[in-house]
Amino acid sequence: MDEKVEPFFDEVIRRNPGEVEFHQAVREVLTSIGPVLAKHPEFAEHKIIERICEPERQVIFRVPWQDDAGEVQIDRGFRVEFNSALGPYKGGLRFHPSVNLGIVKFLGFEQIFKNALTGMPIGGAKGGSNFNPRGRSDDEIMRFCQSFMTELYRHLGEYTDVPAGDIGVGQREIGFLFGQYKRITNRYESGVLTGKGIQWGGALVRTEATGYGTAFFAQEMLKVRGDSLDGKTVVVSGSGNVAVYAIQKVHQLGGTVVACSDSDGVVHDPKGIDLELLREIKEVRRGRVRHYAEQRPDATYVAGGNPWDIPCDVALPCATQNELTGKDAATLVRNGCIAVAEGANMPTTPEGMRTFAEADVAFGPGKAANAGGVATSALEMQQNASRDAWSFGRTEQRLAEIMADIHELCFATAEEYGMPGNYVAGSNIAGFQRVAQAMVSLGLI
Ligand code: NDP
Ligand code: 2IT
Repeated sequence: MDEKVEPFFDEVIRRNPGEVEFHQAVREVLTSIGPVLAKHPEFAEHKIIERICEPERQVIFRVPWQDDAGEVQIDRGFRVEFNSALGPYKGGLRFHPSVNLGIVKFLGFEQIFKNALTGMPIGGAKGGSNFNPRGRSDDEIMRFCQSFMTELYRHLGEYTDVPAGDIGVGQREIGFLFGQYKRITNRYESGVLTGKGIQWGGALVRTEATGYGTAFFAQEMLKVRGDSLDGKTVVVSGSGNVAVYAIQKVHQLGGTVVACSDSDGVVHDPKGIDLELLREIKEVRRGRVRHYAEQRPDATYVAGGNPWDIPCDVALPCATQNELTGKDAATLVRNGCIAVAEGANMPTTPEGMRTFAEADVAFGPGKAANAGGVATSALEMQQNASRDAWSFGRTEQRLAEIMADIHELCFATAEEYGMPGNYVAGSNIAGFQRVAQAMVSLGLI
């Protein structure tokens, strides 16, 4: 890290003790932006770094609800409205037992720069709860979502803050959340949430967008190297929303995904994942990847297994933060992996990123490679605002263009700053510049 930037980072640690994931996300961005400050002295003058690292607003609230047995449960809700220089706060909600303030802040911080890279008018935010949806009935999910929204609604609005899904929050949850928002406010304000069902204001392709976008980004990185996904062996981690549609797009582009996972284990299917079966298990039955292996004679399931031990040309981490370590990266490199695109947020540890850089693996960081989800959320907002509904083809075409533009922006920025091929630096610098310039223009707020 540039010595001029180091004191800012020390101050972030001092002000936010114990929030290790937030520190990690801030460190990565600050490590990239030394040269930007040298070029733009006005950013230091306007204290952009100090301001950008401090959320504009943080809300923490009690979420009481009753389970099916009649017992009262108390969870904690969060919304961190990080930065609104470019547009209303925008970013997902995560329901997972690991959620705490530091995790929501890391995600919200990343979201600022990711959203800036899309070129759409959206600020950065994230929220969620430590509520664990696993094993809960639809009724319990509904009661939780209603209680969560009963507090959160006062902070939202199509021009204020627009949540969407993330881990543990998909179309079912967005439905319950939207229903409660509508009931409390007496407004059919479609643009207040994205990831809605298509019958009630949702956009085609939003479900597929993050996974598709990640595959598109991998394809763009390979194109620069005179290569493509066609014929490649690919490993995807996770088996949720992002993973499933990354698998689908890789298959459409001629690659073969031979493995995916959940937090219990890994399934290896050398002939290629049968997506219809996987979707039936995950989306209809809400089952586990071990159920997939039970129905596919060629597939093997390893409880507690590590997806990165399976040889591949391309790796797409699509589960969660810090799921791909330095050791995993070394294994992937040894096995001949040439490209990694992050469908998840911050899935690769700093050691993992260093290993990939040293081995000249094409590495697409999450804030660029998974930006297709939030970009398509912005397209959903656009459709809601104009009371329009676009076709699948038109929307997917737009998504592909946006991903190509983000790739080009990160690539060109890395070159401009003398770090060719470094998408980490390119994405951090390009995203930071857009937000910083807007913040300077808007004055001291
Ligand atoms: P889902 O809840 O649909 O799926 C999450 C998947 O990751 C599941 O297979 C889950 O397994 C696995 N997983 C979650 N936590 C862990 C963990 N601690 N260890 C191992 N596996 C884990 O979420 P999404 O697919 O929506 O999100 C996946 C990632 O993509 C997240 O990092 C999210 O922030 C990121 N992302 C999502 C976007 C979206 O539009 N949904 C947009 C951009 C990024 P299990 O079922 O066992 O928990
Ligand atoms: O991490 C992310 O970009 C998301 N979970 C999607 C956010 C959104 O508002 O669509």
